[in-house]
Amino acid sequence: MSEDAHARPTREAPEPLYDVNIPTPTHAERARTLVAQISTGTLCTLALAPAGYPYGSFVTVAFDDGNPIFLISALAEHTKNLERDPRASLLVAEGGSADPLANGRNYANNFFICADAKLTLEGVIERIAGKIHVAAGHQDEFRTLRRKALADYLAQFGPYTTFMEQLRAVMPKDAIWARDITQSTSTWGNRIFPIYSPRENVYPVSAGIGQGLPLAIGAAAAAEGRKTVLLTGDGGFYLNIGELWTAVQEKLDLVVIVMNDRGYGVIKKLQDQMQGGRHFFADMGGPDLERLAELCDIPFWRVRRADAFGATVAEALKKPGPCLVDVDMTAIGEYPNYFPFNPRPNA
Ligand SMILES: Cc1ncc(C[n+]2csc(CCOP(=O)(O)OP(=O)(O)O)c2C)c(N)n1
Repeated sequence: MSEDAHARPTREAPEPLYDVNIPTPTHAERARTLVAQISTGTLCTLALAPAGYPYGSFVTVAFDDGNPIFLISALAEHTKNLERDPRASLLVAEGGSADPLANGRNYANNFFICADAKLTLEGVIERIAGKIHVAAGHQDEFRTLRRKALADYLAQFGPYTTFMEQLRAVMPKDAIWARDITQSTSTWGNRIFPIYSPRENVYPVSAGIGQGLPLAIGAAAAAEGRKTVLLTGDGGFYLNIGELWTAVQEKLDLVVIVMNDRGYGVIKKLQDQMQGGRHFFADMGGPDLERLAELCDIPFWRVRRADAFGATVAEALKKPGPCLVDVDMTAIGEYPNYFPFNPRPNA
């Protein structure tokens, strides 16, 4: 038997917790993958005071062929600990984005699983390989169902039902699709708008409004000849309106579509639901966007009819440099209620 305290007794190996017949990455491969993905860890040193106590601190770390490299300050407590006693360990743990609190946050779920999607899919693929016999017609049935689900979903959006289709039909396939937080992005822009590669998809990961224009400007500056299209609400747009001049100054190929309902639309929906329809601080005058475009000396269009949306954006896309498309939602109609502002049919 090995003298090494960490070595396992050779005869009494515990039963593995996984199916050994299914090829899976080795523990070493998993460990290498983990450290390649992660840039922070907990450095565990031995404290100066109280002497010898465990001391864990958060550090940034990089790995060079498996060797951890830290940049640590002479002022830091862990550096003082290491100077006295270099024994240390490093804990690198997978953060994971799976969040059990996501259950029911946006939709009422009948069935919720909180797991690492990549790991789950890898496991499913391994287990079903060669075992599944797809019934004839299944794929067609699935496609039909998918089309129906999409059509049913979009039908909720009243006059805006065809907006996604109209836009996709005129936007070049390689155009960059940037969004702010607005009702159109929470419903279709972030969820189901077809995009063809991850590198054309730019949106705020938080719920903070106003980031759309700066993000779109950054994307357009790096777009190398491709068009950038920004979808924003008027409320979010006004927060960083001054940045429009950056787009003008840099001559960026950027079409800004403002879904202009002269207010904080989603806030009004929340007030309807939670404050019995009492609206406050959610209606905005806002500048006339045509005059704003004049001031910036950029082309401007106003969309007053839902069916004119695509053709108008197509015109805007023909122009070089930044331009503004104002979707007048007061003329087209209010954005309809959608879940969670209305009950779902099967809820
Ligand atoms: C920086 C910031 N301020 C306030 C909010 C709260 N908030 C969320 S959505 C919203 C209204 C957005 O209005 P608009 O951009 O016009 O889009 P709409 O809801 O009308 O589609 C506000 C004020 C926020 N998310 N972020």
